[in-house]
Amino acid sequence: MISIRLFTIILLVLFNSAYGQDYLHESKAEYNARMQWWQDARFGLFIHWGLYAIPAGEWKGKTGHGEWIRHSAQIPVEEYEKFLKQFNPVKFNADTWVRTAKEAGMKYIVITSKHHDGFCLFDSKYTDFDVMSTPFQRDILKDLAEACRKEGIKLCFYHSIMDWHHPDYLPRRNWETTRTKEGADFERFVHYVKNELKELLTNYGDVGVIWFDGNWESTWSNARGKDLYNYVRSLSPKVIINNRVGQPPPSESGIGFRDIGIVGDFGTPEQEIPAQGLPGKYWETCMTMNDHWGYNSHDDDWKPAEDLIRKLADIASKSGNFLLNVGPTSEGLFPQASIDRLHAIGQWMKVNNEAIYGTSASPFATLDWGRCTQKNIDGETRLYLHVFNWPNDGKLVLPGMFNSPKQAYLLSDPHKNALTVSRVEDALVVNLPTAMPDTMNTVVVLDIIGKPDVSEPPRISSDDDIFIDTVDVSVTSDREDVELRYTLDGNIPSSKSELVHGLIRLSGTTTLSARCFRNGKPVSGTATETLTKVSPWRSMREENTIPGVLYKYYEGDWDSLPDFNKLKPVKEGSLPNFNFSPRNQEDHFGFAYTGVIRLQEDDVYDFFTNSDDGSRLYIDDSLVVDNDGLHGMLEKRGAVALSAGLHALRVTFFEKTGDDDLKVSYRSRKMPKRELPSELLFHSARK
Ligand code: FHN
Repeated sequence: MISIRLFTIILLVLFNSAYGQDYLHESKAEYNARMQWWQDARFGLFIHWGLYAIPAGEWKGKTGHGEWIRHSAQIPVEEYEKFLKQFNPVKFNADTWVRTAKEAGMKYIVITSKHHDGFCLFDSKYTDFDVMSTPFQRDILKDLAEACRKEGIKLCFYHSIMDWHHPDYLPRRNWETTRTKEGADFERFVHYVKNELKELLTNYGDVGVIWFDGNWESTWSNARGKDLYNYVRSLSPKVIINNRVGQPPPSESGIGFRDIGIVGDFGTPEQEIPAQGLPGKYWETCMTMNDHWGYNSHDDDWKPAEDLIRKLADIASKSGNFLLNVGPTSEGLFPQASIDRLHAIGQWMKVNNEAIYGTSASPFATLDWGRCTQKNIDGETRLYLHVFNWPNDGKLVLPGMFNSPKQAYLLSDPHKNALTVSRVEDALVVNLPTAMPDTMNTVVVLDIIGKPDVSEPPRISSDDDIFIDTVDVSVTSDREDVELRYTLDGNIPSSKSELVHGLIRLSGTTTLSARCFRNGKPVSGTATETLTKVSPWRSMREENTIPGVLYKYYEGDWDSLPDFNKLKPVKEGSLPNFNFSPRNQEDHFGFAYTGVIRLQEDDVYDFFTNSDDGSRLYIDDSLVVDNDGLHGMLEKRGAVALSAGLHALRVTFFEKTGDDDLKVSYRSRKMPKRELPSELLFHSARK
């Protein structure tokens, strides 16, 4: 009987021998060194391009499709293959694309070598479903690799694991009821994926990132993800791999986006910017400029350039990367609206890229006028103050900043004319010119001595900001060397104000302000919270009820919750809870659930929906939780004071594509958070 230790060693040796090394356990130093160029780059271009650019989002009169059109329009594979003979992007010019990205200030390009539809933008020996089977007959990725090499841009590949074309990939789409699964061999499919990755990592020069996607179906697993991660690194040890190579973490993680799962080098929040970033981890937000990844000729919902520039600053201020998407047309052109935005961003980056590249996260938790990035320069600190809202009095306040200033100037000022900096109690104040030079984002440089020494205002916390009898409030700070003082009349605390001793109990509506003091002097900004005393909403008149909620099931392609009252349900009935069992398809569906809940006592109740995609929760016909929008699993909360008895409950939900889930929870002051149990859910017995 060999020992477990010996068995593990044998396993590890076998595992390493397969790929020469176990890359999953590299040292922190090796990991950081490998990530350095990517971390410094901060800004990249995402390109979703393929056969789906030909229908350009439209199919049989419906115009809401994108790169998912083969599935969302339920186009049989033989029908979809006809696009092969139409793909001829004669206006494609790799040099133009790469120069456009470079002039926008982007340092890397991630292009779909293969999306879920299975079409390969490159010349692969392992499939004919590739660009060489089209009239274009030119290896798109070869052109791009050469153009990127010339311009010093890192070329990266998005490669979908999910493949709706390859006969060995399972599962089929749920509507492909006549497409045989006979002979499908998933192990052979994985071998195909590895062969293609070997082509991508061998034939196109230096590849920066392999951006996996389509990792959420049941045939994929973390074990396969780890194996693929090691395989790719064995081909190119320096390559970076995102966290969609393994299975997404369980939605219970409640983080609302694909955090670092069990395997992968960086987190991939999509269409959103995590409020606090992902402290201590590498992460990259990917985002469309309008509402589609693949080209949709009808989609004119373009984000303004100012919004994109501010998003870039916001992401960089949290130490994240921004991967901004373009969906080229079937002719091989970037849409003009995309070009205009990239140009505007480039103009801003030409002046301000020093405040983005190679920067690290802000030392401030929040700034009400904009964002901050920073660099360590010879042991001192350079702060880049991204000003979105120009102060009317010209005074830019940095609360709780204890460093001595060295100099300040406008980054756009070639002469670096000095701006005066003064200290007002805990804050440094930079005196700005009257006119805001760049209304999208003006960067002010502030050099300070040493590492940032910032004292955030105290934290004021309570169960909720509403209460029905009394509420206990805590006031805390991370700094030991300070006294906490507070007021209950909305005034800014002074050195004579009440000292915080434990919890502060309130019995009426109050505005509580708190501040840190040291040796009688204020050493932080002021935190202020208003707590409101409310009367609980009256319950409904008692009536006969039946267990379960009523549901109405809808089908459609939405980017946010529709008004279901204006739509005709596909079916309706009752369910024991908020499940999706009546649905006919995995995507493009919605539910409206209605019922009543019976509560045992008067209290303030928090309700939660945790959903992918959007959801809303209403109590007594009032909106309590708004969790609408296209997003990964994301939890939102709402508080309401309710009296004991029956209250009307309504939950609405929609799913566009990809993952889907809905969890409805609640808690009160006396009861910990838990999913709303079926035994609490009823609907009126009245017809
Ligand atoms: O299903 C894909 C989608 O088409 C697109 O590629 C995005 C971009 O990150 N990823 C998946 C949805 O999460």
